[in-house]
Amino acid sequence: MTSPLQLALLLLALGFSRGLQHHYPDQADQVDGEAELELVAEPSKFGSLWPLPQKVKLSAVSLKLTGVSFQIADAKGSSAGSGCSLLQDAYRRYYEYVFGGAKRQQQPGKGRRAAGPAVLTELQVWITSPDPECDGYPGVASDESYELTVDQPYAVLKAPKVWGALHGLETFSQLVYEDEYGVKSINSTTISDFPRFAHRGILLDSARHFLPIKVILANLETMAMNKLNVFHWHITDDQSFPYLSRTFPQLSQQGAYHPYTHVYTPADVKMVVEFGRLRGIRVIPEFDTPGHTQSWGKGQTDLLTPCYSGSKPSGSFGPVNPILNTTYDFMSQFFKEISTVFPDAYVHLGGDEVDFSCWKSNPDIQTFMDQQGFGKDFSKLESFYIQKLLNIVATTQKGYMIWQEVFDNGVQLKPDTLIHVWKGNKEQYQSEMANVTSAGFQTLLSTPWYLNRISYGQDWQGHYRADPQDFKGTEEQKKLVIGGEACLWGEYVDATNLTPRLWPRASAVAERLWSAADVTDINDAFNRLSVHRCRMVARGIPAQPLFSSYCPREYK
Ligand code: CP6
Repeated sequence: MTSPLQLALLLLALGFSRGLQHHYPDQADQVDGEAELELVAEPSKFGSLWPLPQKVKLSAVSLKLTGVSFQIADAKGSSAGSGCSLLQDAYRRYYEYVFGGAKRQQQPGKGRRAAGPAVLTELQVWITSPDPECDGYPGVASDESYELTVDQPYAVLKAPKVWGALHGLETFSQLVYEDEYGVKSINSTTISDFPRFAHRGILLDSARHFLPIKVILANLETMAMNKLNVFHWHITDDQSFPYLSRTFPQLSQQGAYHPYTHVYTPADVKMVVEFGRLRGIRVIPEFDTPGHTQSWGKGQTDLLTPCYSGSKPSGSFGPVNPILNTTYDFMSQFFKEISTVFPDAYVHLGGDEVDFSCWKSNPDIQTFMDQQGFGKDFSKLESFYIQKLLNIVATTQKGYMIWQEVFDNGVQLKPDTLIHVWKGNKEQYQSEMANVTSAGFQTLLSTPWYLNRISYGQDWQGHYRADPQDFKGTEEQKKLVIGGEACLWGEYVDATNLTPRLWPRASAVAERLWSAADVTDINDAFNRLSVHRCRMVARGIPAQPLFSSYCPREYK
């Protein structure tokens, strides 16, 4: 029973949303120096599709769906059948998202009326290429395209590979809407879709705070709802080393916050990788060196550089010691293990923010610098280390990603290296993107998408407006931009606040990286994203609100 008070509040809310379409605050909040416009959501002609597909043809013809009569099934001609557990799993998941969330039962009368002529009974999933890649891993070159036709008597989802089918299932679920009685409908629709960029990532940092596996998995699930496809796992840093290495178990025994409860075991890592694979998400681990490695030193003696105070060791340590052979023996063994634990073709090797003061203080390092003819240029020593590390990792048959400093320092890089741009203001990152691509390297952008930064107001709009191809360069250069990543650095984030801080702000980045470059209407984005955010909430994800509003199904 709805109490009069609840009813009054509901009516108030409805009246508010109808009466006040646009609300201009007296004092505009500043986001990146721009005055922002705050809005109340209105229906978009694109419903709640997020990210917006490349081509959408909508019609006014509506079809009903009921949980008993509707099914998702393999199409007759599909190259993937009941043996493709990735797809069978996905069918179950999306059936559940379409029908299971509704706690309210359909009214019997309504249900019977739904059995009239305009009913959608089936979504047929048709994998069209001879190899569906059902048991494979997604990669940077994976075909993620799909075509979806919703029409009577059934809908057809066509995709060359399972990766496109996964995205198409998400899109299908986003087309389904519900009336006030809980009756589900979908409009006859034709969609043809593919991503603008191949690499659409989220960085999570499990070193500043340990992130329980269940939080990581919930965010992989949410990434799939947003068609994001790379989990960049910044797994270690100065503060902790939670990765349990089979080869060097002392690294987490000594370097984790807790040796049993705050570690990722090989089974945990397997679970994350498989959970991601089933959703078309790659898992790229980052083992950041030579800086950001304080925690590595606890379990691996002589790995870090001893800092000196005058002529004596001070007892503190700096970056990885680049002048010892033992360092490179260790790295060889370590990355050999990593190359087998993480199936993705890439590893992220970090290389950011190396502090030279400890290297400067150490007399052995100074001698080595002289021998090598590096003079006083410590970036040459940094490059010396990275160069050797890259050669080691290249022998494991992996490609590598590195933060921009490695490029800035002039390290020789294999032509397939990905340069990850993260620094500077807009002008600076645009010129960095121009420099990296004019040197012929592929690049990824993160600078405008540091979601660990928070401010009052609708900061998603700034994230939404940033475009990774917005810099001075040729068409050839623009093609070298393979995407971007939203970063959620972990200094102020753990399991208690990670999910709402990430979503729906990362959804803004997801649309920028998936949808066509001219999808820039901020009002339409607001209207669709508001409903998309409520959908995430209805699916059990505590995504924070965009602005004053309510959801039909609030978070419980
Ligand atoms: N940790 C590591 C960090 C950051 C980086 N690397 C970082 C720098 C600036 C901001 C946020 C995070 N915390 N290892 C830079 C890539 Cl604003």
